[in-house]
Amino acid sequence: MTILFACTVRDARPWLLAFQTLDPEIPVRAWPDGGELDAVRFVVTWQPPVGLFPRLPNLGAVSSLGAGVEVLLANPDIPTDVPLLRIIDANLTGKMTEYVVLHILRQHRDLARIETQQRAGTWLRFPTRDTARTTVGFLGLGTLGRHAAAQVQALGFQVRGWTRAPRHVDGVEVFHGRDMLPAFLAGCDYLVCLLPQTPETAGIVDAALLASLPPGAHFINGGRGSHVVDADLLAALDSGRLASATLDVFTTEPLPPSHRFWTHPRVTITPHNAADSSPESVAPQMLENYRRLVAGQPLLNRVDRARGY
Ligand code: NDP
Ligand code: OXD
Repeated sequence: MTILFACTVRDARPWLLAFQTLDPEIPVRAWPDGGELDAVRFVVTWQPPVGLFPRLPNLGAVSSLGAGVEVLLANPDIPTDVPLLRIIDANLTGKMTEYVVLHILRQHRDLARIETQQRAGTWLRFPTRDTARTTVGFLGLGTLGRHAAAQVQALGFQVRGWTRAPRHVDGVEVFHGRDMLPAFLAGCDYLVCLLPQTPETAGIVDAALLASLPPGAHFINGGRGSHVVDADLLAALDSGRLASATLDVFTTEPLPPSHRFWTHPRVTITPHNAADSSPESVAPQMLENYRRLVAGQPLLNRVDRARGY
């Protein structure tokens, strides 16, 4: 029985090293050198090679390299009775919180203006904003949203969140469901998207949603590019109604060179590295799941296929 690392868009070497360092007894191979495919029980992947899964008769589980699993859920070649596993990792979660805090504070404290003034040698005092009178809203209060919300709240911001089901989260005003979305949005000076990609969340950041935000609001997307209707976001930025957009994820990645986001003065682009998975940090939970699979024990971080995340 082996683990197969099978990913078309990541270098296998650091992953193999992490697995072998943790447990040299567990056999791990990297696609395309998969060896005897009958032996593969556990696949680790992000973008799997086309045609791989039908060649794995003894597949027992598929683990995503990251937290989002929409690509694997949409893969018709993965039998529906094969468990899909995702990453829940304190290191990754911390990175997303850093990203959110960094980009909120950058706007909140006018960093671009400070840098422009310094380059011009200008000493011009300007008023700063009151944190306690600024509200950050999170679309999604899951593993990532809850952690970021707690840290943002600790800085003194008002915090609210929007979820699918009713939730209690300490210190966070929680709204849920489509009916409560406009009321949630109306109070957000910052809107942070940390939703999974599902049929319900695709295209959620559209003209209607953006029009429900207060004028001058800021948008940060760490979820998925498919959450955003790009033309609607650009229109809101062009009109100045939305003050800024900080985007880590895009419908097409890498973001095509001709896309208007690249040159828009109100847009900040990061290359889908807000919270990347570190092999050293996430390999232990993958090995733990492999051991559990072999021992017939319940697997960790299973994706709910019916829910879509
Ligand atoms: P979780 O599954 O833990 O949380 C998802 C949250 O979204 C939950 O609060 C859930 O609501 C909410 N949600 C889902 N569907 C809906 C809906 N239809 N309406 C309202 N709320 C909804 O996910 P994580 O926090 O771990 O990750 C979120 C996403 O972040 C990932 O799926 C991935 O796309 C993205 N990501 C991006 C990274 C990057 O580097 N840019 C890195 C890692 C993840 P409820 O609480 O009711 O279930
Ligand atoms: C993830 C990601 O889902 O990197 O982990 O986007």
